[in-house]
Amino acid sequence: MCAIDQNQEYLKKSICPLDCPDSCGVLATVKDGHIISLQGDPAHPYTSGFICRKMRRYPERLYSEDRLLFPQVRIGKKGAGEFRRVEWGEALELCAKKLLNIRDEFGGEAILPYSYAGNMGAVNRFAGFPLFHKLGALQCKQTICSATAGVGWRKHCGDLQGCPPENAAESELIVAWGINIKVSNVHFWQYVSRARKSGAKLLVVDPYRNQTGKSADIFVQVKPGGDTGLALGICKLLIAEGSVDLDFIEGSTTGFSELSEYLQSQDISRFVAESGVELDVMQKMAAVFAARPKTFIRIGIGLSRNSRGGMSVRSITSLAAMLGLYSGGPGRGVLLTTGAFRGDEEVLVHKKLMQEEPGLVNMIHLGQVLNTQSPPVRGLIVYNSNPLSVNPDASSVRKGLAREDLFTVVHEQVMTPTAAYADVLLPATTFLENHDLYSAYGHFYLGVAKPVITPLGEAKSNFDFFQELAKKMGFEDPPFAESCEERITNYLLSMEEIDPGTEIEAIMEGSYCHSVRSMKSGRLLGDGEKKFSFSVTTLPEEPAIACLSAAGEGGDPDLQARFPLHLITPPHPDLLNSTFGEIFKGVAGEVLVHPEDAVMYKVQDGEAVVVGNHRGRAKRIARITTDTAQGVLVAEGIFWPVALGDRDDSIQTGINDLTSQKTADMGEGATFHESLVRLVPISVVAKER
Ligand SMILES: Nc1nc2c(c(=O)[nH]1)N[C@H]1C(S)=C(S)[C@@H](COP(=O)(O)OP(=O)(O)OC[C@H]3O[C@@H](n4cnc5c(=O)[nH]c(N)nc54)[C@H](O)[C@@H]3O)O[C@H]1N2
Ligand SMILES: Nc1nc2c(c(=O)[nH]1)N[C@H]1C(S)=C(S)[C@@H](COP(=O)(O)OP(=O)(O)OC[C@H]3O[C@@H](n4cnc5c(=O)[nH]c(N)nc54)[C@H](O)[C@@H]3O)O[C@H]1N2
Ligand code: SF4
Ligand SMILES: [Mo]
Repeated sequence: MCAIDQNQEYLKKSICPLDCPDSCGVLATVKDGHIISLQGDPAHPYTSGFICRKMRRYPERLYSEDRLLFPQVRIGKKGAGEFRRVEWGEALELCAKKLLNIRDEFGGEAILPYSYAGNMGAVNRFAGFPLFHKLGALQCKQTICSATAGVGWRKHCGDLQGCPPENAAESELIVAWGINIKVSNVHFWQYVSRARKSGAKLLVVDPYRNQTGKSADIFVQVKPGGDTGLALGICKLLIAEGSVDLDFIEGSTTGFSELSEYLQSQDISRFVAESGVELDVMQKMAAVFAARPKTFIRIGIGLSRNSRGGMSVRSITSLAAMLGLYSGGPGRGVLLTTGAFRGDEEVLVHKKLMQEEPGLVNMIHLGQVLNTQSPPVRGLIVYNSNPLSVNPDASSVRKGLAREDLFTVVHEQVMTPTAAYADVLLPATTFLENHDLYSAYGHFYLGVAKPVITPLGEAKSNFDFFQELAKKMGFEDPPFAESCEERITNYLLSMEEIDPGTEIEAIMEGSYCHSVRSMKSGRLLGDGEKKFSFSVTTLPEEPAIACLSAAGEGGDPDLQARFPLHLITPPHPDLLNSTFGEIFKGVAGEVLVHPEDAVMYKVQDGEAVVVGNHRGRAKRIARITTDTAQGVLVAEGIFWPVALGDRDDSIQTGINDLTSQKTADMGEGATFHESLVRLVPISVVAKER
């Protein structure tokens, strides 16, 4: 690692590692080896000198009492969070011995690595993969976030990537469809603002009036999971009015007639009923689309987190193609994710170390796998994630983590709810203490960030931890001898999206790199290279065209009778999934309740309530508002678990105690936004005892 002058105040570049489309360039002010503040890097073209309020608080997290600073071994009951300090040598020895014993006695597939995107750095995110491939461990399918939306996109778009966000600055109409731009994609707002100064309209489609909806020119309240009905209803109206882009459809697409025939065969009332959007609103939307050819549709991942989520993305992309938005040009475009850099993942994961393909586990089934899989999982290694908070059906995850015969290693920055269940708990560095490469899914830049300060306490990066563990296990394959710098360099060298004129050394030293794909995607299909397919050959049970499909839990009459309200659980401005949860320990978070539901369920504004269903219960504070629709509850944010305050005081629960392990229609993603629940004031729950 490079030497750092500890005595002077200076600014040092870094990059935000959080799972956020914006991947900001950051400047840290450092004095006496301490980080005083973080700000946005004005030299980063997309960051434009601004970072969100969560990250401005990061120094608080960095130096918080909750930081884990040395290795520990459990002494108390699982989950009690009681540990004794040990040396790294002892901790590594213990992990190596236990995991090798498990492999030798029960086979590699008795070991489950669980990780996600707490750190989006290319090297640290995948740092455990080479070792687990070598061990023959189970592979954890990383489905929790964008798998469903990604499959939905690729059905008709193939490998077309998203449009550069900068295009939106020249739009006449920007559509935020299932995305809360002002919370989860804050830098996109600069293009919205610029476009609106020239008269553009912002249209927001969401089940509740979120922060972005509050600033919209047109807010359309769709039923959760109703986007296919809405998008296809608009398609039908546009065809009837002759407002589709025939040149684009003829020159750059296939299969339009099949979709058009289907739309003609359906009465518009079906689309109205399925979407929950009145015909006059649908007509107004169609008219706005028809009148403003410079349209940019920003599709969120939020709308895909339900049983019809993949189909929703298919329907919206079909609408966009009908409008010719894939031909690009100023102000026109469609963006789900950018796919800006597609380096060779093998360089990061070293799959070649595998002797044979191991079993696959869908990460959102963690609860089921820990409790029911036979032969059982005996070793669990968690890093870059806090599954007890973020995974659906948290009560089953909690039960699994409590298993006495499960050996659990957690590598973490802070004492999370999951960390409290570790047998061996290891301290992880933050992005300010380690080296990595960060690309983005919301724009087209990447960069490399070196450590800003030396690691606090005895924290180690994921990369260093797994390299040392591999050595302790006696593995001498070349990937385990690589340095972090070598891995970053190799990954950069594998990227075709870097302009050949760009010096890799300059990127390694902190220059931002712009993907050459960005230029291509400005034209999208305009050069006639690729086609958008309205009709595709799919799996046997999947329709070839975008069309109405069956609802999941939300459409189950038995469950509806018991749990009449539909819960969605979108992000909170002060949390990044469950990261920063330690700052809000003991805070239950709010639940938005429509005034008519408040009357029906006798709930007062500001009152503590229990949201419950057949999977579990969680405490929230009721906020009565017409921002949400009747029948739809909105719980923003994965606050860390809290006690209900009744007889179950010893058990702390959170919002994911209510969500299901059921997968969405495509890509095996999660259905976080479709739980049926009931609502009861906590005072009534207490009296029921
Ligand atoms: N502040 C903050 N920022 C974040 C995050 C965070 O937790 N906090 N999380 C980060 C991560 S990991 C990700 S993946 C992204 C996610 O960001 P987004 O892509 O924005 O996805 P979601 O946040 O799940 O939900 C966005 C919106 O979708 C709406 N929605 C829910 N169901 C439906 C539906 O059926 N139809 C429609 N039209 N809308 C629906 C929600 O009400 C919400 O307003 O944000 C990232 N940024
Ligand atoms: N109900 C509901 N649940 C959801 C969602 C939702 O919208 N609603 N969103 C889902 C989505 S989109 C996602 S992406 C997942 C996210 O799930 P996770 O990826 O688990 O995200 P975080 O909650 O941010 O937890 C990341 C953890 O990694 C730790 N960490 C950060 N950097 C490092 C590092 O370098 N090394 C190590 N070892 N640890 C590190 C952090 O301290 C933090 O505790 O959550 C999902 N869960
Ligand atoms: S969380 Fe997102 S907006 Fe905030 S600093 Fe990080 S990348 Fe930027
Ligand atoms: Mo995510």
